[in-house]
Amino acid sequence: MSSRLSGYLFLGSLVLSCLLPLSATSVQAAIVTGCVFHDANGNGQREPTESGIEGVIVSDGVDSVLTGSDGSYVLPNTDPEWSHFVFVVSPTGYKCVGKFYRRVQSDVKESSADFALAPAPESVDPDFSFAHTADLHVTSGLLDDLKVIEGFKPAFTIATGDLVDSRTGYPRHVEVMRRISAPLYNAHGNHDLPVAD
Ligand SMILES: [Ca+2]
Repeated sequence: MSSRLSGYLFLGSLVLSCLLPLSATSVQAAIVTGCVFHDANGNGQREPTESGIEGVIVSDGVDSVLTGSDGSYVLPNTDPEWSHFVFVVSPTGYKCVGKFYRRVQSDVKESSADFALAPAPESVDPDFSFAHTADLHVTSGLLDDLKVIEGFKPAFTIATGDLVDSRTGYPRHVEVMRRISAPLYNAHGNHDLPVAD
């Protein structure tokens, strides 16, 4: 699971980085530090009894590092011109509590980003699967495609645009995609933006 989920997380970061360019006043590289911890009570905050998790990948999309034995990590040379986000790659057996990414601040030399992970037994299942769709455009064949997706019972579905042909198609998109029982995560494409009108 972890390799597929890692690919998904990297893709998400790449899409976000491309869609949210920094201003021309972007500055020099900075150091980003933080910790990945076992969020036992799932509140997104680290209590004194909650330990760090070793060997978790944290990346700024350019460089990747592993957390140490105490769950800490250091990304020493994050350039906000290239790396708009720092993100964690959830290892097998865990899922993120809250956001799996943090925006890189362009106006500071040092910043911190902690990530909370909670147990996710479903990700240990050797039959774990998720569905990835793209260029849906809410076409007539979509309903048949959704039946296929439902058939193998994915843990979640990610739709990486274009969701619709124009913004007027959103009501239909919402109506159809509600038929998916697993969680659905959407990322927009150019047809989903106002410029497509
Ligand atoms: Ca906690």
